Amino acid sequence: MRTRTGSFALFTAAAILMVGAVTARAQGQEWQVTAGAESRNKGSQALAFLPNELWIHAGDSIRWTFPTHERHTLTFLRSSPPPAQIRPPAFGPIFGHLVGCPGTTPDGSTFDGLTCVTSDVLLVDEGTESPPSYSVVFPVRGNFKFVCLVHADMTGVVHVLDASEALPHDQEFYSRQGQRERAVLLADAGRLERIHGDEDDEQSSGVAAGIGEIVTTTGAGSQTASLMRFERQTIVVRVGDTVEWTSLDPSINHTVTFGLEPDDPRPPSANVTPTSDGARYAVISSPADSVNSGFLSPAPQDRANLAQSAPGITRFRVTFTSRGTFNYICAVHDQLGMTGRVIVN
Ligand SMILES: [Cu+2]
Repeated sequence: MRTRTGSFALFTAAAILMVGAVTARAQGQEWQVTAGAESRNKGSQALAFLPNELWIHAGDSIRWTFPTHERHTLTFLRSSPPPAQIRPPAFGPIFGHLVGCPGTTPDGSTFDGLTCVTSDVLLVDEGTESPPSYSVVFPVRGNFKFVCLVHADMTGVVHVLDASEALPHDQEFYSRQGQRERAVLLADAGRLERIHGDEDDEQSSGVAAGIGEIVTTTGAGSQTASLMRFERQTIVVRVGDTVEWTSLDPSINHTVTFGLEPDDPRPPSANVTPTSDGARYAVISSPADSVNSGFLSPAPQDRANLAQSAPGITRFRVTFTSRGTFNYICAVHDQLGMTGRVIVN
């Protein structure tokens, strides 16, 4: 009985200490920002942290909300002191499953500059009312870069200052800035659609498989405006014609996928062959054929002191040898409405 009382007292003391610790942490401010934005039809996507540069105090936390149907992560990799962490590929052997740090860290994780913190892939789920969110606590001073592991040109920086230093902006400033950048990036993506639409040549058999541009709106790195659409959505050709798809996005991967959608859309299907000019090629003879281009991807950006990368594979050509209507999707972005149709007369 005494022992139990004693341990109960200890437990009570520990509980009071813990409450004290929680209270101390709760005194830090929680900042609110968003990761990504989209147009109502989901075709225009801002692949961007909005905003992507913040100044906060040590002990503060930041909560990112993910309001889009495109997937993103919020990730802090270790950059300094050395050794810097090697950026992992977004997905491992199973497509859609994040490699992460490796693995993910829970909502409310603490980033001290040394140990990687990452959310899982987060996106709006049609079945739920509110978008997912993820928060990180910053106990130590420093300047920390953050990234989305899915999108190469979606980065930001947090400046964590000493409590005695003045912060340059308040929450209202960041909310306004995020709204402004959202509007600019989505307008950019919409403009890409119109520019391309104006250039439409009815005689051409070319289709853009996504169009994008990297935009820098702050001093903290890059944001991307991407149009997740095939332009033209419907193309009409004749038997024997070859249609060419070209990805015009500098930052992300798309596919051209006919028939059954493969579990892993990254590699081309076995009936796709490389061409001498670095594109990929297939022949489709029936609307029942299954053909996957594999990822159409830009080459990584060129930087000094990095290994030279091979050219990206950005083009896919298909010759149609029978009449019919051939529907296809981008296996990565069909949930955003990225689908198309070839009508062969
Ligand atoms: Cu796509």
